Amino acid sequence: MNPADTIAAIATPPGEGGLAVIRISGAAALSVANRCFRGGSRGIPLDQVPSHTVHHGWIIRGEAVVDEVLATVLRAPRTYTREDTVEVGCHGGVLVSRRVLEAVLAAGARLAEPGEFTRRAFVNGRLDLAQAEAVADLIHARTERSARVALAQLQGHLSGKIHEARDALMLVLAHVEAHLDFPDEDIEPSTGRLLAARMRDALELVRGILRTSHEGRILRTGLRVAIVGLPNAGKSSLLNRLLGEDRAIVTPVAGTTRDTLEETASVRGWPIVLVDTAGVREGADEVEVEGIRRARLAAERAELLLHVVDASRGWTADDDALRAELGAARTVVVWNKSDIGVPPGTDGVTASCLSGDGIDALRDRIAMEAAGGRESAAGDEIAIGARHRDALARGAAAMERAIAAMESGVPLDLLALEIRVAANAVGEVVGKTATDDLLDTIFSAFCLGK
Ligand SMILES: Nc1nc2c(ncn2[C@@H]2O[C@H](COP(=O)(O)OP(=O)(O)OP(=O)(O)O)[C@@H](O)[C@H]2O)c(=O)[nH]1
Ligand SMILES: [Mg+2]
Repeated sequence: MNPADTIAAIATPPGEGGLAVIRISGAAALSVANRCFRGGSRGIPLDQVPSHTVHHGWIIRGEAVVDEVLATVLRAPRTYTREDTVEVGCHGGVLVSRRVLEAVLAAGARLAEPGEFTRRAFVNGRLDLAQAEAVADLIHARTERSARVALAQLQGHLSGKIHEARDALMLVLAHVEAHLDFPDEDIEPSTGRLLAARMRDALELVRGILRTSHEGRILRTGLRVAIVGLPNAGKSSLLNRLLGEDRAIVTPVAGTTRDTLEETASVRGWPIVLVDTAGVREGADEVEVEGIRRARLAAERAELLLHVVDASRGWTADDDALRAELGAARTVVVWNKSDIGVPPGTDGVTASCLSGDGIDALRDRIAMEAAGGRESAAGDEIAIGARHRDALARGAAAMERAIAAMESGVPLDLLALEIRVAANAVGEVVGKTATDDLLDTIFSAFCLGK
């Protein structure tokens, strides 16, 4: 993967649409575009037009016209990649957009790898690593809250806090290292206290960010919620209610649902992966037995169980057995069919999938579980991913060791070492220290053309 190459890819999703956009980026972007573009009435070559202008014309390959397009010319550095860029807007067909791409490749560009445009934006300093990851988060966001947090990360909310913590560490390190050159002089006690206080502030800041990792995981991958219960309790009705569409088959026949069914709903902005399951009972036929086996698997894999009970029938010995079998998993009992039955008034949520009563309360309850029952300390807009959590946890541990070292008066060179370890770990979040392997992992998860 040569950073000197000029790269190209279709930036829009495959399929039919009004438009498709082929993005070309690199030092030769303008001359590549020029080679496969015939301007309309004016005919000024693309490499001679002013930056940030749009030009009507045709993409050609040899003598053949491939499509009628609008070419947007964007000169470095005010572009996504900070390189010269041409965006060719063509007709949004699978075949036509591919043929335009082929014409661009024939004119001297190389097909971009997944995430290569964003990788260049990072390498050229347009985005830091946390912001580059936010681009992928934003593209993949399926709920409003996920999108909001991704956008905040793209705008640099997380990066700002990371820089704050890292700057504090670098300042302490500078003091300690200055004293390393004068081994006979100890750090003044008052300065020592000040430096220790700075370290503690930085540690608190990092701990606050770390507390958002639960939320970050849920926002990126969704909370897995299995809907379980006896046959006919209204599990599939509940799935449909929470999704807001008739996804699962609902009938008065016990044993309607045979296979598990998985759909992602947005509940108060949280992505919730709902799994409808077959009702658990004895004496079922072969198909249903397999369904029940899958129900148990789904329950095992879920982070939250909604145990649906038909309130008109009440809690039965079979519910006891099911509850016992499901064990320690977090469970919310949903007393369904409250329109025809009165729940015994114990804990849980009372609802009617028929009338919709109580569904809002259930949504609140699910959202509370998704939030992990706590407010994020670093502010609503930050929710870190697994890579950030790993780096910050290492950073926090090194900071704790450094603070302990300050208090017990260990040699300054050891102290400096711990602070450097902490600063490096914290800096990993924004890519201050990023290996090629790490960048490969991060950017290969991007879609083509991004
Ligand atoms: N009165 C009333 N009926 C309901 C309610 N919720 C579901 N039902 C009815 O109960 C029956 C069973 O509903 P389902 O959603 O198929 O129940 P299930 O738990 O998925 O059943 P299985 O898939 O067979 O295990 C259907 O006839 C529904 O219309 C409710 O809140 N009130
Ligand atoms: Mg069902």
